[in-house]
Amino acid sequence: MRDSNARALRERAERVLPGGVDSPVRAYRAVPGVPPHIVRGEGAHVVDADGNEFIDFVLAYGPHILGHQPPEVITAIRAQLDRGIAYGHTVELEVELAERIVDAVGSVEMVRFVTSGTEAAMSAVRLARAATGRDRIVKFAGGYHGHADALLAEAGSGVATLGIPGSPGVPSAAVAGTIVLPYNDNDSVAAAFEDKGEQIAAVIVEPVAGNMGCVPPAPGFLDGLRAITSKWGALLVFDEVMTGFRVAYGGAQALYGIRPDLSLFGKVIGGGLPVGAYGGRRDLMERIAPSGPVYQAGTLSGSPPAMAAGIAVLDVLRHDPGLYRRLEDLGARLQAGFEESAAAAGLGCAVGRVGSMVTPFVGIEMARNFDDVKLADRERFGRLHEAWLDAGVLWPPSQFETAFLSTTHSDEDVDRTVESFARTLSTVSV
Ligand code: HOZ
Repeated sequence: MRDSNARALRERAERVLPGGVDSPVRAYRAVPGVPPHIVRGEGAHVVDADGNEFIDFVLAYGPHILGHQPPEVITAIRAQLDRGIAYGHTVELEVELAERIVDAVGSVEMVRFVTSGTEAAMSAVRLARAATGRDRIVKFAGGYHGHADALLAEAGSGVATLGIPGSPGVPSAAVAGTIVLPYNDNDSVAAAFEDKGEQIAAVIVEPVAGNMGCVPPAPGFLDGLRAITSKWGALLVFDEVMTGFRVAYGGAQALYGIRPDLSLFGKVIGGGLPVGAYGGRRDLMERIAPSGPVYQAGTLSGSPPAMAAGIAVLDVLRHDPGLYRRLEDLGARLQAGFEESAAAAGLGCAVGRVGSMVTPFVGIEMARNFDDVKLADRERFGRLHEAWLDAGVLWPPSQFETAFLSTTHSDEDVDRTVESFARTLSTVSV
């Protein structure tokens, strides 16, 4: 891969941005090579400043379900920009996007927009604590809900990529109330509630884990969480920042038929602009200021161009349900390709996938939780990532980030990715 412009950008960036990035995963610390200096994206492909073209499975870490630059979204953003960027007043677009979310997601009766998934999670935890009068939170190891203090315990995503347990600067008191349990293990959840159930405000969970790589929920896991939280009067919070409008129009809760109390959104609902949202039962949401006393605010919350982008994305998805079929077919093709290639190379490979979220974990047979996926062959993943870059495939630079497909990926894109995977497995030994 040509990379002289990428190296030059990294050198410049490292002088003025910590690690040369604004979000740690972008620094490629867990894989060899230099992050490409991307200058343009269209559909499923991006181009870098060195003239390399890549099939993009990063997709900005999830928002671009319709690929880069979908015409409907670009037109909607431009139309809003012609009228202004932000006014500090509620605009009709906020109401329209909230109405679409309420219509699509059965458990959500009201929505509050924020500017990131981190903010959505932090705010939902505050609301859950206020509503229950309890302080403790249950989360799962390898689950990532942004970087708010209480949730940075045994987190996935960049925290897992860098191999650190949490972060200096998080007061021990902030995580003292956080109970971390293994994903997909209802027994440990039941035991935690038996022990401290009357102190637990909420269980927060990615209904499909994406921040330890993609790990689907085991049959019964989400139902079990619903039953246990209801029994103990705790809230069930679904972090659908990745899965919302991605694994199904109504999110993972529609796919699995579960009704959480609160849900978090981001990524797809902003079309690539910075948006987060939390929503849920009216009686809970009406506790938020100014309806109620639970304070949460944001100068640029409900950003008009971001609302316009989100509405445009949701409208494309809503009017063509065949798009979800297409995403499922592409994901299944990729999964089958990975499984067959690994078998041909005589290697174990658990492939975690739900629809268009997918991760191959080479070297392990089962990926049920963070302990399992930490055993995947990360050295080999690094070699694979490097080979993919050389072959024109841009994959998330960490074993602990799910890859994403868009409606613009082609069968050929998938097949080229699988071919390169197969070639690397059969030729690279580590
Ligand atoms: N998995 C992360 C967000 N859910 C990736 C984005 C980032 O940390 O930059």
